[in-house]
Amino acid sequence: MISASGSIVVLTGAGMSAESGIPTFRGVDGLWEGHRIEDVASPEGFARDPELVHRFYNLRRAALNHVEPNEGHRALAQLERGWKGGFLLVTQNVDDLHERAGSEKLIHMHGELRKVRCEGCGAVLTWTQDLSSGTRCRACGGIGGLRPHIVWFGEFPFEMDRIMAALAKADLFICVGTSGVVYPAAGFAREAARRATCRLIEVNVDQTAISSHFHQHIHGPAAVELPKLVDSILHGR
Ligand code: BJW
Ligand code: ZN
Repeated sequence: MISASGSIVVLTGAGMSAESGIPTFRGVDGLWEGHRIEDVASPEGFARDPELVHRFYNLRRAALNHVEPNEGHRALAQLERGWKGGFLLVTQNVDDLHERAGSEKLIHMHGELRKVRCEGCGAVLTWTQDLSSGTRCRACGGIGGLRPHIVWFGEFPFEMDRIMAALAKADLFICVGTSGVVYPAAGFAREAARRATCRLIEVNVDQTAISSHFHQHIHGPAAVELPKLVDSILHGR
């Protein structure tokens, strides 16, 4: 499938954590308390109603205390440990299930629920509690400047240079549980395909907006399909 010294890039989306009990964004009704994700996860939404946005992220941050990585997360950590060539895991997810499963070569391109950022002093702080407009920054003491360390619509995702460099030399691109409608991540398959020798595999329970870019589709839940895929990559089975 890929030579032993080849480079692997994996992109994961909300479907990766679905079987851990974290809801996807564009599921059955795709709404949160009647709001579209685009309205909550945007700088405009935060300026309009900061407490609503804090509540959205407070609930999701608190929910992390009650979920665990699934077999899919564990399989990707095993792939990273067992693979001798290049490896990069890029996740759009803001949960911490990949790192809890043991992944280290990991980029959270849309940020992290368990971090907050101070717009006053720029500090990025680990944060496991609730946040509100009245919370004081531990770094500068300012009040009202803290926001979730999350990439909202219209903001620039993190570490794009590193991601694009890895995609440019990828021999295998695996895309797991993403609907392929949010850019720039939705463009990664096309980017990887620019290298004629790169093989592209999609793992999803459904067809997606970007399915046509892939050589192989594995239709099924990530927690079931990834352990089998990783086994075949590492052991040629
Ligand atoms: C399973 C499964 C199981 C279920 N196993 N699979 C017009 C055209 C094109 C682009 C734009 C446009 N207008 C604006 C834009 C840009 C905009 C964008 O893309 N908007 C679209 C909605 C049109 N993008 C941005 O603004 C981004 N920034 C940007 O572009 O900056 C400029 C730039 C330019 C060029 C280069 C670089 C930068 C920022 C995007 C920020 C996204 N933020 C969010 C919320 C914050 C994080 C959070 O709160 O959690 O990130 S939105 C939300 O969507 C979240 C997710 O990470 C992201 C992607 O969702 P995902 O993961 O795909 O989830 P779902 O629910 O959509 O899909 C789940 C999938 O899993 C489905 O396919 C299921 O079938 C599958 N599944 N169970 C396997 N068990
Ligand atoms: Zn501060």
